[in-house]
Amino acid sequence: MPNVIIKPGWALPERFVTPESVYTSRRHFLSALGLLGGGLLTGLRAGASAAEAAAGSPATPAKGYPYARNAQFAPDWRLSDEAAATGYNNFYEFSTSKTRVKDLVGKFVTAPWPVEIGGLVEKPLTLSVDEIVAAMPMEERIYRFRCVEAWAMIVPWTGFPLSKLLEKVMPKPEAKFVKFTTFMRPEQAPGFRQLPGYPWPYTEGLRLDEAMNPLALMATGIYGKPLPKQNGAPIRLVVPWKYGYKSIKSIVKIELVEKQPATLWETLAPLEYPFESNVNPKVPHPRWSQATERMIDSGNRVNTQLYNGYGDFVAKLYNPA
Ligand SMILES: Nc1nc2c(c(=O)[nH]1)N[C@H]1C(S)=C(S)[C@@H](COP(=O)(O)O)O[C@H]1N2
Ligand SMILES: [Mo]
Repeated sequence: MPNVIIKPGWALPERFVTPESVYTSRRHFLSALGLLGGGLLTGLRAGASAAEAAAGSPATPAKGYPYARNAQFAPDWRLSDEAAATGYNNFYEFSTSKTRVKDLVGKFVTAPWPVEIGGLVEKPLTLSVDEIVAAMPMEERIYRFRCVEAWAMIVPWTGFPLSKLLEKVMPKPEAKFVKFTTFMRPEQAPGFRQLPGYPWPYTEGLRLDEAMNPLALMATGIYGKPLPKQNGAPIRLVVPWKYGYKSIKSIVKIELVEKQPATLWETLAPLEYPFESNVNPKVPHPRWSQATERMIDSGNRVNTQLYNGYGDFVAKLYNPA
């Protein structure tokens, strides 16, 4: 990673920032209506409290947390509300209802959690998440996050560059892509049986050069604590310049492969969720515009940015000089 601090061309103009007092009171109002972050009324259930959201968190003590924030990724942005970010989730293994996921993760066992790293590598490894955390340069980074459904958030992730883990296994020259696989345990997650036609397990992929980009982060935490189960405990990917579905959760396997891997979403709907999936306000989803996005907590609409604002880091991957 360069030592210079790259100019934050990705910083949001001040006018998009909601004053703290305004969003806090609005949040309490929305929460009381069960509308927090979702805009969806879930029956007569009250909205999620922070305590409910925390119930999905791992019980193990948060050893080492919080990790130091990396100054290169510490812009002066207002963070999205934590209860919104941990209570409004896409995690189809549990539910297609974003506000219900956090209430359905109780049976999901996230420790111990071995991760297999293999395929076209010199040194295949199986490491527990604890071993990974102990071996990797853990840090906190504030990233913008943009779902293909046109909602967005700004959150502090704890993790390490994916490149550091890949360097450990030494990819062979034939390796051109990285394939990621999520757990598959229908007895612990009700969504598998509700979507029997889906090509489970959830898989995703990156080109190897994308995976080696310093922005590609493996996350084990959010808001200075280990990931709550609903956010992809105990380890997930975060690719901030691509739509959120690329940021695969609860990873059990990482494979270096020669050919572009099939992914769950591309298999289901290739025209809607293509492999590359870079955030681009000028390329509409076949069924909706991608020009703007809704911040999950305030409800504010902001302009979507090319590469989600991270062009300084990644444009070179797509427009070779
Ligand atoms: N295994 C798995 N990973 C997943 C998903 C999923 O359903 N299953 N949803 C994706 C989508 S569409 C988004 S927007 C993000 C949401 O992450 P969050 O709930 O932490 O905000 O997770 C991504 N990773
Ligand atoms: Mo998403």
